[in-house]
Amino acid sequence: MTQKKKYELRVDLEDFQGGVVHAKYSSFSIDPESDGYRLHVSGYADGGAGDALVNHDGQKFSTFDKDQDSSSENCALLYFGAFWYNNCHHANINGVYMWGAHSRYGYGVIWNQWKGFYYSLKSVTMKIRPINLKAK
Ligand SMILES: [Ca+2]
Repeated sequence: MTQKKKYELRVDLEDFQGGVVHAKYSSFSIDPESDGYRLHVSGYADGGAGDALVNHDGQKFSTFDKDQDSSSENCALLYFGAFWYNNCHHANINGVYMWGAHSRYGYGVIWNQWKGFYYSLKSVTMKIRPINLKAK
């Protein structure tokens, strides 16, 4: 779906203390299954969140039973998630839902550049839209 057009990405994040931030990327695409759903994301613009996805740009999508990450370990299994793991992550937004601060490194719904590796966010949403549609 993201092959035919150029898309931009907005990620909205919320913590359990009422904090709300976002990150925007002016370019977002995902390669076809034959290339492991590789992520291409660039053109970061700060909305308070910090750039966690720079660490994931160019990575294939990994799940626990399909390890395509850049680690000798299985990141999806290690962190109970599914993502464009590198070695392993700075964002783990499909991680286990926890409730804020915790003590297991990298677990939970993580956006490291905002809340670190020991804080599971309340919500994360990723929205994409075609770049050529100039809404708002
Ligand atoms: Ca691996």
